[in-house]
This record gives sequence, structure tokens and C-alpha cells, in this order.
Amino acid sequence: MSRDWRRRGLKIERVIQNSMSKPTTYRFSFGPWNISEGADPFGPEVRPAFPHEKKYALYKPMGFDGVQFHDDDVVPGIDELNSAQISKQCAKVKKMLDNQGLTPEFVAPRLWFAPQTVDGGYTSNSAKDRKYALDRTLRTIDIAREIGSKAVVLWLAREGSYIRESKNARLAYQRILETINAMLAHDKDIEIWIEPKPNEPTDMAYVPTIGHTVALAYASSDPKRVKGLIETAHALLAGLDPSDEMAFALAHDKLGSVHLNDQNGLKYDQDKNFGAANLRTAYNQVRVLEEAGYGKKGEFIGLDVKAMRTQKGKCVTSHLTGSREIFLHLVEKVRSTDEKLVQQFRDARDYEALELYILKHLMGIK
Ligand code: XUL
Ligand code: MN
Repeated sequence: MSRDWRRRGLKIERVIQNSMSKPTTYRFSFGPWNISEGADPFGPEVRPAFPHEKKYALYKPMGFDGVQFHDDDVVPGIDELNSAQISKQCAKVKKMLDNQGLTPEFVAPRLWFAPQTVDGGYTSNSAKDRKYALDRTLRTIDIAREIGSKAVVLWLAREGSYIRESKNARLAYQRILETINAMLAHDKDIEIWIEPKPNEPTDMAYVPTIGHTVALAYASSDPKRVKGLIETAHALLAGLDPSDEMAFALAHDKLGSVHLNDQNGLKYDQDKNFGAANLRTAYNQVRVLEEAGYGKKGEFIGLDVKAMRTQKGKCVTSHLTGSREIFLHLVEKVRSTDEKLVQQFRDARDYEALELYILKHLMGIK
């Protein structure tokens, strides 16, 4: 074991002790896209539109302090505006956030809508389209700084392939790394949080897991500023356990944020309410976060949940408040887990008894 790893191990033990002595007060965030009109690939909107500007007033009363943005959530029509116009719009959004007492958690370049990114951005075979993707990403960093956000999220939506032969995958990974380095060079403070996802909209996406993300971080020119954002559903779509993915990132000090939600098997990306498909998996995610002291340095609990299409009403938000409530109930479950008993079961290697204890604890049976 290298000395660095040993030091990190000791640090993790300290964090576990700290998190036991001082409970974390969690802060929650979501993006305006999480309040949607219910369109899906098979049908149109089913609820009346509710403008983005009106959504921000809902955050605080719902118990949320952080806003996650796409670049064009901050600056609608971004591709048609010059930098002075973009700055003016950023100032307007910053004022609104200050007035509402909200923190802009991150800004993500929406690189999956433009005609230039049909075949990907950073990994497109067209040099002109790669330049569009980089320019828009650097502009997103400027937007993040102007509204007071310390991070840019890269969900690498169309960086992948539908057929293997269409791209050189090794070159694609090199191009992603070059983009990360160009972003780090563009701004000396900005953090880059990559949100891995294995598929959808592409068949096979590059950077499908947090392992790929952490490898890219270490290969970059400033590893400290490159982290991951783990979404429950994305980890499940990769056939992985989201709490283990989070633990891996935390062991490397590389969990920038989370998108908690749920996923019922290997289907399309469902963004179900947190805990809705598998409460025990949700409990284990909360357990890993809580044990590591996640949130003590201001990290947010982000919820990337989608309202059911069947839900009636204008501006449906109960999926967000419900997911937040379930998270907080699970924090209580984690805090009331009898850790001494867990340790006894571990020492005796009696995992049958441990499993029964956990299931009964989750069901509220003494
Ligand atoms: C896509 C996804 C996105 C990102 C933000 O599956 O999760 O909403 O979280 O661009
Ligand atoms: Mn997400």
C-alpha cells in the first residue's frame, strides 16, 4: 500500500469519527428541468408550461438552497448572443439568485441540442464541430464564474457511438482529456465534475462509470479540480451499485455532487423518485454519504428526479419534495443503525443475521 493511500485511509477514519460527532445538516439542490411539462419521446407535454423564472421562487419554500443550471437555463438563446449580452443576462440571474438566497451549484453546457453536436461535441469527427463544443464549454465556464458558481458539470451526452467503427475510441478519450485540460487552463479556479452515464442517447457512451472519471481526473493537468457527479440511475444502468460508485469517488476525494433518483431495472433512464424502486439501495447510498461526512464542506444533495407523466396539475413538484423527505428519513435510519451490532455481526461473519437486522431496521421492526 502506498503512503498516499495509507494517509487517505487515516483521513477516511477521521472523517467517519467526525461525521459521528457532528451530524451533517444537508442542503438540497435541483435543476429547473426537474419541473417539467411531462413530454416524452412518444408524446407531447401533458401539463401547462411553467416559466423557468417563476421556478426559482419555489426553491426555498420547498426546502432547497441550490440551483443546478444548464448554460441556456441561465442564458436562453446563448448561441445567438455576444459576450456583452451574455454578461448582462448573467448579472440578471445573479441578482435573482442573491434576492432569493440561492446558491448556483453548477452550470452544465447543453451540448446535445445543437446541430453541430449531432455526432458528439469533443469527440466529433468534424474539427469545426469540436471547436463549437469547446468554445461553448469555455463560455459555460465564464457563465459559471459570472453567476458565482464554482463548478461546471459535463454530462457527456453524445460523446459515444452507435456503431464502433464510426469513431476511433482511443482518439476520442484523448480528445476528452484535451478538452478537460483546456477547461482547466481557461480558468484557474473552476472545478469540472463529470457525470458518467453508460448509454442514452448514444448506444455506448465514453466515460460510462466513475472509474473512468477518476482515471481522467488523475490524467489531467490539475487532478484536484476534476471530480465526478454520480447519478443513481446512471450507475444502475451500468449494472453497478450506486453506493459503491459513491464510495469509490469518496475514497479518492472526488465526489463533487450527486444526482439521487432511482431506476427500475435496465431500461431507459427513468429518473424515478429517490428510493422508489429500491429502498435498501437508497439506504446504502445515504449510509455511504453520511459515513464519509459528505455535505460538511457544503456539497449538495442534488435530486435529478422526473415527475410521472400521469401527474395532473400546473407545476408539479411533489416528486422533489417527496424525494427530499425520503432522503431525510433514510438519514434517520442510518443514524439509528446499531453500528455496534453491525460490527458484532461482521466480527462473527454472520451476514445472515446482519441482513435480517438491516431489513427489520428498514421496516421499523425491533
Ligand atoms: C442526463 C442527466 C442530465 C444531467 C444534467 O441523463 O442526468 O440531466 O444531469 O445535464
Ligand atoms: Mn443527472
